[in-house]
Amino acid sequence: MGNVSEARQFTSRAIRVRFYTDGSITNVGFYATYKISQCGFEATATNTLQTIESPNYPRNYLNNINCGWVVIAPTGRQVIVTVMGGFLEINYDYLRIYDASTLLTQLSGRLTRSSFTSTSGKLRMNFQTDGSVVKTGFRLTYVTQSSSSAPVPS
Ligand SMILES: [Ca+2]
Repeated sequence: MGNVSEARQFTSRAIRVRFYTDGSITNVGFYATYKISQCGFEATATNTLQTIESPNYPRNYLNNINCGWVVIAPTGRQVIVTVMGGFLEINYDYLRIYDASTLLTQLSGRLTRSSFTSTSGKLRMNFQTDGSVVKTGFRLTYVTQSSSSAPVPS
């Protein structure tokens, strides 16, 4: 193949990597990383309340998962996300909520009802678990509101 200097990315339900060599001349080889994304989506928020739950909720989530959600608000609107509750392994499994790239909150352990506002119009959420101990996960809702209106009461 020659020189593979540029990073290339492949997405599939199953990926097999095979490395063949012949009988002469060796070189440095290659380096690759992979990420498993078992959940998440990108959606446009509306005036209708939508729900996001961790995989299997309210049954236990899985080890080693990394889920990402992106919720976009129409122009002039912002996204309100309300964590309804849940339970994550404290200090090892996290739900992180971002306003664009700014971290709004990092949740772990027992989750109590709380609301967060994405004023940028781009709400991002990431749910990451480590390799042991699973809990029930979380449930949250999101909805848009006009950028000028008061936050919804929690
Ligand atoms: Ca865990």
